[in-house]
Amino acid sequence: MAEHESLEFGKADFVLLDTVSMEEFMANLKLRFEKGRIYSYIGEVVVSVNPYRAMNIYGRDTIEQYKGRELYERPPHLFAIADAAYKAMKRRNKDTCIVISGESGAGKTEASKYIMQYIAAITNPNQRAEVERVKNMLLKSNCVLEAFGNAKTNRNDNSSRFGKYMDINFDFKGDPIGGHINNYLLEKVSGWLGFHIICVFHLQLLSGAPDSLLHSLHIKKDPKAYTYIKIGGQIKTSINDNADFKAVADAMKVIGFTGDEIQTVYKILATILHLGNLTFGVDGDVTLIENTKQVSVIRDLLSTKEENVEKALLYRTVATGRDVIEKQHTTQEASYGRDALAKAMYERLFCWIVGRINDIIEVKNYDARIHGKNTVIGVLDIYGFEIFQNNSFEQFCINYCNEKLQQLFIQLVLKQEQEEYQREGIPWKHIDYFNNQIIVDLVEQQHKGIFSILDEACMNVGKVTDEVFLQGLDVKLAKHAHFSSRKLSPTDKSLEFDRDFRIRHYAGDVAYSVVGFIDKNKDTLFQDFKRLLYNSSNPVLKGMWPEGKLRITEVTKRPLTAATLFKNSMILLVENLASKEPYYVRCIKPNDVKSPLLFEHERCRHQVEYLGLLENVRVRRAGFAYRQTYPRFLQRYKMISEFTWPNHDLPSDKEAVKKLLQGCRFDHDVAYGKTKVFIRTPRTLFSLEEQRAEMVQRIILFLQKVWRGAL
Ligand code: AD9
Ligand code: MG
Repeated sequence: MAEHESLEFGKADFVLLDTVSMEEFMANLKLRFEKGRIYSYIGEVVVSVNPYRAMNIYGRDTIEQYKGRELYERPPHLFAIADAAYKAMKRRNKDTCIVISGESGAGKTEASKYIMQYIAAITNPNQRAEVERVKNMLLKSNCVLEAFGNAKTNRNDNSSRFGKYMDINFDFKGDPIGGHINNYLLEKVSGWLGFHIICVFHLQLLSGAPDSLLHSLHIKKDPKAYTYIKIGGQIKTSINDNADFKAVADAMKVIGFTGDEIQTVYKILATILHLGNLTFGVDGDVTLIENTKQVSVIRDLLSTKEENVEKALLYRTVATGRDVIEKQHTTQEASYGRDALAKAMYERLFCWIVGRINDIIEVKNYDARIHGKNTVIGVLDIYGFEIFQNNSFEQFCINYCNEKLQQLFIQLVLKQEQEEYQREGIPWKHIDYFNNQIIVDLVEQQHKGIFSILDEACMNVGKVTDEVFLQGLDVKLAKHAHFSSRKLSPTDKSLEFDRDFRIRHYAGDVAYSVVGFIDKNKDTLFQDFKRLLYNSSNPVLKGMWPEGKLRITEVTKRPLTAATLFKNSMILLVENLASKEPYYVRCIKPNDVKSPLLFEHERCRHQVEYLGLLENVRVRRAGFAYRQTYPRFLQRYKMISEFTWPNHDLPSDKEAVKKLLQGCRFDHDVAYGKTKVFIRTPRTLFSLEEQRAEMVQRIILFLQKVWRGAL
């Protein structure tokens, strides 16, 4: 019989609640958290509450307990879902994916790491050297990506500032043979923290790099010496930074970054720190750099000419017809340019690192004709819904991404479920749920959506300001039920400023400030900087900036805006996920103070609400845990009934399945659709599985006897 947890820990599956209400749901969630049971199920969805303490539940022995078992056989765990995704892929040759969502600090990245570790632990039983090498690469690449893509924030010391989707490819034996990573919108500036161009590795470099390296980079150990670190509020280094620097440096080496590449990475990070310390002043009507020594340092690090660095920071080359003129920046423009350069270098570096890792981990020399189909498990760890004091373009993109994922969840879990019952002619009580498609449209629709209105404002030839964008929104979205602004609802207290607009998201209302939308959307870097970096004599750096090759008079196509790029990448992501069999992990953050003891009821309730968990329970309860077409069902279970083994003589497979299940007295727990049989509770399925296993054993023994007799 399946091993279940004792009821003193609450209900392991929310589907088993006596009544489905928010109160019961919350009481069960709280009880389980307090009893140290951080995982629960809603059917096949894992609900996880961040324990904020080390748990002794991820070791080798636990892995063994979950390996190859069915989902309901063991207490809820991430390993169970990882195993389910793995089994589905291996047994049925299906591509699967695990979507991990939740707000900042809820435990998504930790969950994705445990899932990867589990998959690494259960594969390659024969210890093939090549597979071990691939596994090592995948784990190491994670370490590098985190170092460069994560930052310390108030909410999370290791906050991912990028969304990550990682495919792991498997061969026909079910062993990893490679992978691919997609990253989404690296957040460079945060609405509430200022700069985010300082990554975790910056701090590790400062406190962990050998003195000789720091010396060659002209870097001091003291984080307070760097403006960008100070304004990012990341001064706090941790005791681990020292060891972590070495781990990341080694990981880069193991993955296959060359010595020159690694040196260039250090130089770029150092350049960013030096850039932040540059200050500008005026002498008469000439703008100048006040600390010229820094310029020489930057020149050395970038392997360019000193006067070019200075010129790119102080002037802008503009083509007017065939004439090329140099326009001097004001100090304000120069500071803006400096920050834009630092941000662009950081982002390009990150994308380049992802690209290099992909080159190295991609599947090579795999011929599907010889080796069979190569299947995939995708793991998505992406920023959850964000509502800050001050929400800007980044939060807007992140929240749009969550609307898209919710839409996918609705389509796959809720809508498909209902539609399938209707198709199969099974009586169905309609479940009301909020379909957030209307909000997705509000953001992404052609012409009428917020992204289109933003792009349009950016293309204006005349004065392009955030206010013009807001006016566009006010005109085009005045009647939209999920949009409002100060102008449209002057008495609305939640809109503090004239520059605010508000979206009624499925997760709640969020007020965004339009300040910076235009700038961040255009995301342009002066061409002078691109030329500067392209003209470096360091081939690695030069290679990162191919567009610097263009001469000023050459007409360039307008680059796609940040909003369009993000929208396109989200549409592709959702298409990709929709083509796979999805598994879900929903992460909840119990409190804002990283306490292992505190379960803040209101905070958790809000998350349960916007993750749509209650609706999820309702649908699962009304629904069936398992379904299968009649022929495939028979294929698996026909040996447990005399009516169907070895073949049946009933008029149809459906009749045969009915006879089989009536014989086992499971009829009450089953519904018969047009093409599929539906089983309501998992317990029935376990019993079928057990009976099958018993029969298989008996058949084997019988055959062995016959065989021996024949000998
Ligand atoms: V963000 O959107 O990237 O800012 P995440 O990824 O959701 O966020 P993360 O996984 O980084 O959160 O978890 C935050 C912190 O919670 C970790 O650094 C751990 O200290 C803590 N945590 C999360 N999950 C676990 C766990 N299963 N066991 C122990 C955990 N601690
Ligand atoms: Mg994270």
